[in-house]
Amino acid sequence: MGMDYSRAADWIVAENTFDPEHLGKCESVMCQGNGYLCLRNATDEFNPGEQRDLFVAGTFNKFDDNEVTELPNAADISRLDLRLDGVRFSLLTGKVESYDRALHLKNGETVRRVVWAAPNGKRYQLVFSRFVSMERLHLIAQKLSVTPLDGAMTLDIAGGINGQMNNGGSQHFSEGDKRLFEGRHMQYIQTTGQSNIDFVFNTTFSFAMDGVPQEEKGFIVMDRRIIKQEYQVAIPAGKTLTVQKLSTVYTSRDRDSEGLDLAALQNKALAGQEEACALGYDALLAESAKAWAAKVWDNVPVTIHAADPFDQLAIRFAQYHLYVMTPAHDNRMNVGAKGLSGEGYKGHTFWDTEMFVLPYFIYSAPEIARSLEEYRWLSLPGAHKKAAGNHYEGAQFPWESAWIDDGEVTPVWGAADIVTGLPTKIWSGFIEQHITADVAYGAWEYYQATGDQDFMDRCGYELILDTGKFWASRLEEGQDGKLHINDVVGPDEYKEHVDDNAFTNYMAAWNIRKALEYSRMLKASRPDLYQALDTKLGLTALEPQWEDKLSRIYLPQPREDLVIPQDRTYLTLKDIDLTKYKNQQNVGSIYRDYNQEQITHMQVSKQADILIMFLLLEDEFSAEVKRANWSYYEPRTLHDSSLSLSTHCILANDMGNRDLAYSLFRSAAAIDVGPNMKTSDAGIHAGSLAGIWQSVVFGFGGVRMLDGKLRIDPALPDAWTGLDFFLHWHGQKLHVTLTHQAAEIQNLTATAPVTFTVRGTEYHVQDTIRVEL
Ligand code: IFM
Repeated sequence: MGMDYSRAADWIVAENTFDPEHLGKCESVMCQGNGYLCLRNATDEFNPGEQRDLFVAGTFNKFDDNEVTELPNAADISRLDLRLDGVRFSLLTGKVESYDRALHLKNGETVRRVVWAAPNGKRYQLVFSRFVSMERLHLIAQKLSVTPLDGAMTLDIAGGINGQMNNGGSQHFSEGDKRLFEGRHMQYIQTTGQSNIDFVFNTTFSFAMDGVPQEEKGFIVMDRRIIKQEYQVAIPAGKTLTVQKLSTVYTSRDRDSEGLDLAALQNKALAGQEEACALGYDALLAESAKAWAAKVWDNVPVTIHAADPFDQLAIRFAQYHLYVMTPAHDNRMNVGAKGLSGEGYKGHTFWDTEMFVLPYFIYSAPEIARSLEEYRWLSLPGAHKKAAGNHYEGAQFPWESAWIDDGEVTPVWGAADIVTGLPTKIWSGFIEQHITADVAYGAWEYYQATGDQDFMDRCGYELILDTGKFWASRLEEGQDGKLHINDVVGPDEYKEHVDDNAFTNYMAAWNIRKALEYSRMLKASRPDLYQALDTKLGLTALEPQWEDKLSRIYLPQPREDLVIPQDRTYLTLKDIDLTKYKNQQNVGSIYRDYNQEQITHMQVSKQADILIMFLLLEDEFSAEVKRANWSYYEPRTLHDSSLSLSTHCILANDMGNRDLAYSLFRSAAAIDVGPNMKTSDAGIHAGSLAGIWQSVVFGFGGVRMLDGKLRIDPALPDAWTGLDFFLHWHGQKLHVTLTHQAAEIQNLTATAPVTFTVRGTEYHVQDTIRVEL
């Protein structure tokens, strides 16, 4: 009951019971999109407790001064109200004789098959299909087949465009024109209140009986924020009526609609709608499936050879969502922590991009990675604003970001504090500052793996230098003559207002070191570029500062037992028995017993902190130090952030503990797609899904970029007999095929040799190399 993995080998994740108590799970995990828009998979018919969301990437709006900007929940086009022989279709009444909803990862279609007996006993078969086109970014297609199982029937169907949607009560839109074109295309306009973005929706019904197109006359209804059509159709016994509802969404934020006035945008949208209607559901699905294949499944598939098909399903599921959530079409947009799948985190972008999502695209689709980093470069004005507002220099990136010039958008107040009864203050927007170094690291990682000099010249050097400038101004002189970073939140968000968080300090030092290195290199070999950046950032004055500060920044060192203090006080805090929380069913259970203030004063961590530093700065720490810190911190880590498990999985593999790594992989892989029905209500976990790919490729595949060099040190789990995947490296596409015995690396581009190491030996591949392990 619940999630069904029996068709995993056929690329299908399914649910086999209608579960009205857990609607959020499949709404999120079966959401459909293409990076431009995303539709949550709320059922066509209304259910109490549903969360029906449609988001268009980048269309942020701030409802009022008391709220932060968020992705507005646009008008709904998915709901269908059905009456079967006059009885309202609802799975909460009558009897559900059979039920199955399947997400087909290969083509992005969901198909829900229901046999329903109405309360009066009459039975019907309904098949609801739906997809968002990967080929046409604006298109959403629905299809419904209705077959009466006990004689002829009458179907009443009503649907259209509903602008009464909101985000937790905040209505982001004013209502514009409503119109019916040619008696069939319904059009609805809405405009965001503060950001003034026009949305143009079109939707059109069409009908066929046993495949033969049928003209049906609808009755048009226009109500407050609603346009819909109502149809009544007689279905003879033994016949099947198929209803198609094709919809499109365009907005004035679309790059290719810049400069168009509303009337022109409406015309453009209507033309797009007519073109889609001329093709129809099946042809549109076929072209979308082709686009999925070209982009992902034939291009960068990851294949896991294992007896249990769940692992293969999990990595495909992760790849599916990575393309659903990523606005690859527009470098003014980035990936939300919940993708585009729910209202959680308001569509905002976090460090999750650089630490988790970006590496996937660096190695799988470098042009998308570049777009994500260009977003950071385009966001520099907001980062300057934030730094200046805090009396720092340079670029201080927002902890949460939205539109490129918004700057910091982290909400200030969060969940209830169980002790004070007040909302808990969210300090991340003020003092979770490591994000600035994480952004610089992302730009550097992209450059190291791609060699994209054009990006570096336009954006990358500036990002690294400007963030280096921030850190130099952020360091605080201590009485010990060292430079400290006081009063921060590190990656472990269970510790607030800490001094010298190791991750933050090491990453800040890394950032300054890179800035100094690049500044010197540019001065020596790229005088024109240096000149331009010097004028912008003041490099001449910064260089001696960076040099001095780098020599004095305080970097917490391993103690005698090799444990590095996570921050100045962590190791002195009281230990409590964490068994209950380590065995919890649902994350965050510690907040049922303690408030944030109390948790801050215990040796308990939310997520990987020092351990993620070991992945980023791998060469700076010995294997013994890594092991000692794992042994100290992991037992104190509750993995209450979905980002935690994949980091632990990769490190466990690095430490040679393959069984532990595999069990952590299974837990990480299950976060969204797994059987727990409560994991994903507010949306899927973008970083964690990318973390599944990292666990496979960086973990078991042993792939790493170490100071610009490619390393492939595989160690497959016993449960797998083989693994193969693709990697882009400096313009060459590699096909990596791994077994327990050997690694075969084929250079598919073959226009230049690629150098890499396996188990410490260097190889160069321009065609194919096989390395015995
Ligand atoms: O960025 C993360 C953070 O590390 C933990 N809390 C959730 C955020 C968004 O995923």
